[in-house]
Amino acid sequence: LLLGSALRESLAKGMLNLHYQPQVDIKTGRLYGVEALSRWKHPTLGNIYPSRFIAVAEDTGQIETIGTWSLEEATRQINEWERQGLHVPTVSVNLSAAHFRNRGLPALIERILKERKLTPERLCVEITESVMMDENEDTMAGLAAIRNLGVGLSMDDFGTGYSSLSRLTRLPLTEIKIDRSFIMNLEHDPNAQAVTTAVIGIGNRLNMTVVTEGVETEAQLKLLRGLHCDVVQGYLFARPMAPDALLQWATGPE
Ligand code: G
Ligand code: G
Ligand code: MN
Ligand code: NA
Repeated sequence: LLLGSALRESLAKGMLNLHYQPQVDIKTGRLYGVEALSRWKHPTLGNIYPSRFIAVAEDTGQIETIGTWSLEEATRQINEWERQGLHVPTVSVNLSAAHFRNRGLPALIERILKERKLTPERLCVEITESVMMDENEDTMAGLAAIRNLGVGLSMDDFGTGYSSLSRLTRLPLTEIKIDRSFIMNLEHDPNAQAVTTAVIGIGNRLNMTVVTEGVETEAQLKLLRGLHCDVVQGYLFARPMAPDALLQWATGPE
C-alpha cells in the first residue's frame, strides 16, 4: 500500500522512465527495433524493479496509467531519435492483461499514433499469455481492433504460461517472442532445443516474426541462425539502456 502511494506520486511527477533494449535482425545484423522497459528510481527507496512495481500497479489500479504513459513516452522517443538521426523502425511496448480489458485501448493507441504522426508499423504491443487465457470478448475485440490499426501484436514470454496452440492461431499476432528460459538452455538441453526449433517453425509457418530473447552467447546466436530465427534480443548485443546510450550504441563507431 505504501509502495502504491509512492508509485502514484512518482507517476504524477513524471519520475518513471523507459529504457530500451535493441532487437537485431539476425540476417542483416541491423537494428530491427527496440523493446521499451519501465524503470522507477524513487528518491529515497532507490531502484524498484518492474517485476515488483508492475504487480503493485496492477493491485492498486495504476497499470493503465503506466501503460498509457509507456505508449506516449515510447512514441515520443522514437520521434526524438529520428530528429537525432537514428531511425528506429519499431518500438515494442509491454501492456498488462488488465489494460486489454479496457474497451478504450484501441482508440487510445490510434490517438497517440496520430498525435505523434507515426505510421502504425512503428509501434508493436507486447502481450503475455495471461491475455490469451482471458477469453474475454472485450479483450478479443480489442486485439482485433488494434491489429486493424496496423500496429504489431507480439506474444511475449511464449512457452512459459498456459500456451495453447489453438489460441495462438485465433489471435491476430504478428510476432512471437520465445521466452529466454529456452534460450538459456539451448546449447546443452536437447529439450529446450526441440521446443525452440518447433516454435520457430510454427511462427514461420504462421507468417509471424519470431524473436528470441535472452541471447547471451555467440554459440546461442549461431544455433538460432541455423534454426531460421528472425530477430534476436539479449545481453550479447546490449542491455536495456537509456535513450542517449541507445543512440550511442546504434550510431557509435565500429
Ligand atoms: O528489465 P526487466 O526487469 O525490465 O523487466 C521485467 C519484466 O517487467 C518483464 O517481464 C517486462 O515485460 C515487464 N515490464 C517492464 N516494463 C513494463 C511495462 O511498462 N508494463 C508492463 N506491463 N510490464 C513491464
Ligand atoms: O518479460 P520481458 O521479456 O518483457 O522482459 C524482458 C526482461 O529480460 C527484462 O527484464 C530484461 O532486462 C531481461 N533481459 C533482456 N535480455 C536479457 C539477457 O540476455 N539475459 C537475461 N538474463 N535477461 C535479459
Ligand atoms: Mn517483453
Ligand atoms: Na519476455
